[in-house]
Amino acid sequence: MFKNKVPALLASAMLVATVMGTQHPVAAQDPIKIGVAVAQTGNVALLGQEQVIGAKIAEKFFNDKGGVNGRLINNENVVGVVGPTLSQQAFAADPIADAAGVPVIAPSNTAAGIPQIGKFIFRVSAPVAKVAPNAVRAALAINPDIKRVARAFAQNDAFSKSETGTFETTIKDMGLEEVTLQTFQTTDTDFTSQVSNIISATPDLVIVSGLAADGGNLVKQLRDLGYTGLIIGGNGLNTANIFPVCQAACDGILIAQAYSYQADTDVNKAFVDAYKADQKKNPPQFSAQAFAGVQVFVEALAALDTASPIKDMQLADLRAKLRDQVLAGKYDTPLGTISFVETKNDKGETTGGELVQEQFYVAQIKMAADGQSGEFTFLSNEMISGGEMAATPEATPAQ
Ligand code: 1QQ
Repeated sequence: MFKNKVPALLASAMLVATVMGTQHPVAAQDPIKIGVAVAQTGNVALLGQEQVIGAKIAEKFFNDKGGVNGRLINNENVVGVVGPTLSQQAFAADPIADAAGVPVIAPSNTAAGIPQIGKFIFRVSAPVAKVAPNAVRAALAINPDIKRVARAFAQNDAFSKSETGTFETTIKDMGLEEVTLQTFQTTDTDFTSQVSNIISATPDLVIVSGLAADGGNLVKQLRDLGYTGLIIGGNGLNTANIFPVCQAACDGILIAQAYSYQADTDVNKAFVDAYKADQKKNPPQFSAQAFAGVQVFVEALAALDTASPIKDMQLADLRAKLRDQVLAGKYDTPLGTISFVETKNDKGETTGGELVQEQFYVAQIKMAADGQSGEFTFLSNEMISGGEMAATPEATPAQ
């Protein structure tokens, strides 16, 4: 799948390329082609790297098990795309794929409104509204005295805007007081003014919605200037690649999770074993979600092929059938058993599939004393008041 690594900014070009060649049959001897378009360059690669690892493990794992009914998968002339990395990229690239009738499975697009982009758009990345509130509950379980909350977000990023909106609602719903709201850009490196404003507002909790480099720097500067309270990082900080950025100051950051390597299922144990054999550590959420994205395509293709052989189908026809099959299926993945519900956009038109997922978690970063290495330690579900960790499966409302 990965002969061509697709840089973040080329994600839309990659999706455009998939328009080509829809008129020839999917020949029997060809491998089945699934595209993976995730960020490989710049700061967004801090997030994309773990996705490549997860998708590569999926490629080997499912090819070792016989691929799609004996046919291997790779990435040219794709039947579907797993990508892109950011919601910001998805809002630009997905309409092109959708117009071309190419199914897309988002491995890490968590902003509100992603499946509503179009009929061919799905995600295995649970939306911020389902995931982020768990971190606030965890913070309150650790420190029930929290009253005053500071919020900061990257204004130029669609995910960060969406996630901070969820945090705003959560703060209100929990009766907490927002004492300051700070904004920044994902390209910023100096957060002196935001950090000074936060510290003078005397919060007990700071919630940061940004990406890895900016978010990590903001956290570091907060600690350097003397903030000692709890910090929640959003999904953009959800990677060990922030450790070199915030170093010892990463210690204690709470981050809600849509995956736990500890999940006790056969498929997760098989994934963890494969990941550990390759990477010598436990898999993170972004790798697990990329694996799940490939898995959904593989299993949907296998189901289609079993019902009526796909080898003679025109590519355009196969893509349309694949879209319906992805929606119809139920998948036993490392994220748990997942499925999709069809959404509608605000014009009432049928759009893509929102994820239905049951189990969510919260992890806290523990850094070694030297500030160089660290790990995500999972909090027990009892830490979260009201047993809210296992959210009821329900679709995000159409919008
Ligand atoms: C999004 C995200 C990213 C921070 C994941 C890499 O959740 O852009 O929606």
